[in-house]
Amino acid sequence: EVTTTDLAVGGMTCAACVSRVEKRLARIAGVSAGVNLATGRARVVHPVEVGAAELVAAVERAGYTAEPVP
Ligand code: 9UX
Repeated sequence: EVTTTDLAVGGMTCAACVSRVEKRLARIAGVSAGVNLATGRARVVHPVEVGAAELVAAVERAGYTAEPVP
C-alpha cells in the first residue's frame, strides 16, 4: 500500500537542488518524488511503512530542511 506525502522543503535555490532532493528520496525503497522549485514542495509517493519522519530525515541529510504539509 502506498500513500502520498507533501513536504515543504527549505533551502533549494536551483534545479540541481531539486535533483538532489528527488534522488535522495528515491534512494529509499519504493519511494518516488517530484519536487517543485517554485513552490518549494516535494510530493512523495511512498509505502505506508515509510513514515514522514524518514522522508524528512532523508531530505535533511541532503542538506535541506523539510516538514510535512498537512
Ligand atoms: Mo547549485 Mo542548488 O550549487 O544548492 S545545487 S544552488
